Amino acid sequence: MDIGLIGLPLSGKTTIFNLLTHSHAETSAFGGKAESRRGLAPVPDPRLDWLSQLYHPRKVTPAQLQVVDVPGLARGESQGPNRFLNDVRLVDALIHVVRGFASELGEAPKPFQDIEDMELELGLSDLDLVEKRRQRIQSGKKVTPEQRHEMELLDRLHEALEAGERLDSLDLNDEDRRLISGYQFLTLKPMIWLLNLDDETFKSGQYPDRDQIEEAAHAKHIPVVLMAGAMEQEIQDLDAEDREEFMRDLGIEETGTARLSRATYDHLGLISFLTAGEDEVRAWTITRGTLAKEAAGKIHSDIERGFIRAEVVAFEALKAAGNIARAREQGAVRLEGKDYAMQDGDIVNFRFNV
Ligand SMILES: Nc1nc2c(ncn2[C@@H]2O[C@H](COP(=O)(O)OP(=O)(O)O)[C@@H](O)[C@H]2O)c(=O)[nH]1
Ligand SMILES: [Mg+2]
Repeated sequence: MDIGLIGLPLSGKTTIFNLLTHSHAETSAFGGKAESRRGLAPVPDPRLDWLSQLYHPRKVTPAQLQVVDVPGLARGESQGPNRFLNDVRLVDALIHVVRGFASELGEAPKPFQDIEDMELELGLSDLDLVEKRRQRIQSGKKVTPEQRHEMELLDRLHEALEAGERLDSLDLNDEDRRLISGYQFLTLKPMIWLLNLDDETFKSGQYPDRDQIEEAAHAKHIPVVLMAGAMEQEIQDLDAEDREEFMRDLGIEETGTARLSRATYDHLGLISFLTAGEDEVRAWTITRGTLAKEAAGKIHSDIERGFIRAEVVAFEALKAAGNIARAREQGAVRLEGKDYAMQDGDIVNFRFNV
């Protein structure tokens, strides 16, 4: 899963990127580098901590999302040949980092305006693609039945985009999706609005333009996550003990990184299954509804090919039992076949034959 961080310059993209990936790339009060930067973001998961206490494994491996810090998009830039768009077209989801703090140049935040501007840029860029494709089909010698179908679909997309709607608001069937899967439309990608606030606003929750933003988010089915990027960075840089105390003082139970990861998981329909033993405790990312055999393939193609059964215990059941032997006694460990739909937090031991 690749997640693109987009936003106007100086909105805090690099700050958020650093938080998510635990890196310390330079942030800048004058806009950042012109290159996209990629990194792996471990997904915080307290279940891994509990399992590590139980197994004392040699290695703990969290699930990971790949994030891309995309150079800031200046207003009106989507029309030209902009590298920003190429980097963003290939991601699976977008996080729009919106400035909710007064900039170092003294500009007051205007987050709703920034959101509308970005939505407009993304929509215009999709519209441009639709028009180019329509022209290409029209200028061809013969129009095949499949192309006729595609033209009808493109007309629908065109109409929606002209009306300022996102493409993900359309009811597209599998055939429609197949026809346009190659285009990587930006307004078809799952979107999260991340409001990057100063500490005071974050604590009060009364951020600028809140009513308008909540209304738009509701209408477009876009989750809004609030974060105080600069403060989160301070929290992350503390050692574990100080961090807990600091967060308790602030009345924060969960880091912004954890909340953002969870929102991303939910919005993308992702879940984690876990494997646990003395070698390694590990979380694996799958989409909701993934069947046991396919999930096994995440670990190794041999395990998928030679799949026999999955031995499964729900994390909460194991935690309640205290250890695997007692969970077994309580009948909480089940044997599931290849068509079992994996659940979030399943701890799995795949039995296979190669
Ligand atoms: N007050 C405040 N400043 C921030 C916050 N996040 C980032 N900044 C500052 O805003 C400037 C731009 O941040 P940066 O992450 O480089 O933004 P980018 O251009 O979108 O990558 C830097 O001076 C940061 O220190 C925040 O949450 N609160
Ligand atoms: Mg930057």
